Amino acid sequence: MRTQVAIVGAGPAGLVLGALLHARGIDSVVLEDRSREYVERRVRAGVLEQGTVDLLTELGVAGRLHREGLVHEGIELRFGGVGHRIALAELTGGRAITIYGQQEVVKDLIAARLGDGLPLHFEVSDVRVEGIEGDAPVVRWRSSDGREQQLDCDVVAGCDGFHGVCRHLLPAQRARVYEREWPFAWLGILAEAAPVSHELVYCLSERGFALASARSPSISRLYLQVPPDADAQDWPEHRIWDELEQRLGEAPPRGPLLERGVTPMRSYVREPLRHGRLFLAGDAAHIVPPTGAKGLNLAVADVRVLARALERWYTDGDESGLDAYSDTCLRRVWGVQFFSSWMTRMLHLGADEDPFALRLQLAELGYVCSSRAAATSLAENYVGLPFES
Ligand code: RFL
Ligand code: PHB
Repeated sequence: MRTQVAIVGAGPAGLVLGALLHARGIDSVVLEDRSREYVERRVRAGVLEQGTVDLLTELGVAGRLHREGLVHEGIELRFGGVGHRIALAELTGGRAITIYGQQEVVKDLIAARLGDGLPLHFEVSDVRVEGIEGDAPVVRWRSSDGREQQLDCDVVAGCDGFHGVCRHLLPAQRARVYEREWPFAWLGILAEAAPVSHELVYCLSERGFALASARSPSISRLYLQVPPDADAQDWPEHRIWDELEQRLGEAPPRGPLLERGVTPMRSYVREPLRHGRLFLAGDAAHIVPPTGAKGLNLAVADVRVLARALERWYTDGDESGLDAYSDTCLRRVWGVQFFSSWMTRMLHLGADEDPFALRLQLAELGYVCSSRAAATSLAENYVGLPFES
């Protein structure tokens, strides 16, 4: 088998890259180690930046997103028992966010790719990437029927997330890793219940952080700050609802849980994003804590840069975009790391272990909600800073 770009991983990064390359007439093969059912059911992100929605629209995969997605022009910050609205659209010249589950984005992209008859292999195992330091990389794997497969390509895109194989291919002596483990995790639930509010609520209470989001007018998505070693089994339904009620200061509509899980909070960057013919994108290269709702959007921003650079290389033989790929992406990555850390520190209990810190957090939240300049800073980051041209 031969292709131009081998894409490892069918998450948002790999699937959007495949769609962008197809739109530019560049061939790719996507390899995914999980089943189609599994990736289409994996509950994760929900907030799409305006730029992500625009890009999916340009790609022609946003029909359902525009019908079913919930457009939000504001968010609420709740602290000291009082809610304050940040008017995202008014503060950013009309930009907004759209609530649409990551697995719905993934479903739409898979359907489009398979509908166009483009190669996407699920349930591959033992993926090995070779020859990235030369000009003829090879990807080998075992297909679901146990057969050994080989793919010759020009370039490998490592879109296989934080638990994938690609990020380990950057030689340790050339890579720099920046990492921060936060002293808490999120317990997330998906419930068959009406959302708490028509806009997202980010809440700091004396019992910790809580977040009330939604997936549809009848499905809510809620999160609680919990200790880093928390076990979801220790959180029966009634305990989750009671804790949400105490933190939010109001009783959320209750309903059966469809999903429950604990996510550790991590900040991580591995530099550079390129080694020879291997290009890392998305969670394979960087992780942000979810408080800024940025991980998926950042993955999309990376592959947007990569697709443009590959187009220039294939059409004009111009390698400058590929050479600049890592630095171009890292400027946005660090901007988003800053915003995600800022939101995380401001809204959680115990990032700094002293009562002075909580007072400072409340003062900061008060400032963000009373100064137009400070609110604009939050809003423009939340809806997504413009892409570099
Ligand atoms: P993914 O989605 O992890 O996809 C990687 C894919 O690669 C596959 N894979 C392999 N395939 C072949 N061979 C191998 N050896 C492989 N190893 C792994 C995996 O099965 C998978 O299909 O990474 P990608 O594409 O970079 O996308 C990143 C996003 O998934 C992630 O950043 C977001 O989910 C983060 N995130 C949020 N991002 C947002 O933009 N907005 C949000 O509101 C938001 N909320 C969240 C989040 C993440 C969360 N969790 C659970 C981590 C909320 C939560 C709770
Ligand atoms: C979600 O709806 O899953 C969600 C919303 C906001 C975040 C993170 C996740 O910051």
